[in-house]
Amino acid sequence: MMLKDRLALITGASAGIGEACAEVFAREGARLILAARRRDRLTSLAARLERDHGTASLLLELDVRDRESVAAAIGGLPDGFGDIDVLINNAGLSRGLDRLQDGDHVDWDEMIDTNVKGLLWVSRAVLPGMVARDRGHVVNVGSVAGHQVYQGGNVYCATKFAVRALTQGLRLDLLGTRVRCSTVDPGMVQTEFSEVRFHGDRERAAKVYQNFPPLQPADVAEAILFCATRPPHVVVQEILLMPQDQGAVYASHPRGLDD
Ligand code: NDP
Ligand code: 8X3
Repeated sequence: MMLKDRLALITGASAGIGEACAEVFAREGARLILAARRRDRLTSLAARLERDHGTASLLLELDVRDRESVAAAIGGLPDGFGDIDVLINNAGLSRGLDRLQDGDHVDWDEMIDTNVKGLLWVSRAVLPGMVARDRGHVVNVGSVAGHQVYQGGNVYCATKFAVRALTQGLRLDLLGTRVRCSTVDPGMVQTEFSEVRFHGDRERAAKVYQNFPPLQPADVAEAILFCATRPPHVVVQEILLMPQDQGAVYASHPRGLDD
């Protein structure tokens, strides 16, 4: 499928993987709805995409945890931005690396409300239109953490296992329609993810990425593009995308970034 003039909604478009998806989809000629809480980031991204690719973007300042706001925003999309062809459920985060017995319920709520319930609220708002048009594609951003659990990953991993289960469930629920769904599950990607996980501790976050070359956001965006551009009879149900030197969440080969 070609993306020229197709409409893609990207959640978490203000940074990292979501921002890279916006770049890649704009390059392919898609029109975009960019959603996140930080409007200033979305505004500068939209200006850059218009300058570089002539992209028309609609900005949604949106907290995916707020079910009513999500329903109102998607229900109230203006003419020309209502018929979403591709939904990229990317907004997500981790908070902390505490063992479960020491865990903070505020961190748990934030991860579950964003990664699981937020994804559900957005999907619930977008899917009826796709089903009615009998066309569309939902791409969820999961994680290797939805395949393997690591110490301190407890609740974050549980949310990403849930994303994987929801993708599989949605696949079944969409049988008989032409609406597709996929999950793209990356290993370590260099974004603001670790800074968010460690509540703004940049020094601790930087250490996460110093042992081997991690994935870059554009690597993940290209995998999502691949899913969204297959012929209509093909579904890429799941991609596990890893850095060459990360064999599993816990198994990596230490290598200088220039080796
Ligand atoms: P970033 O922190 O760089 O970006 C996260 C994005 O999610 C931001 O745009 C942020 O926007 C948005 N977001 C967070 N909470 C909300 C919310 N409540 N409502 C709306 N938007 C929200 O991290 P990544 O790009 O790495 O993360 C993107 C996805 O990739 C996540 O689902 C993450 O779990 C997943 N992932 C990341 C990996 C990694 O190693 N980096 C590996 C595997 C998966 P804003 O703050 O402006 O709202
Ligand atoms: C993010 C990757 O390994 O930090 O989903 O959980 S990991």
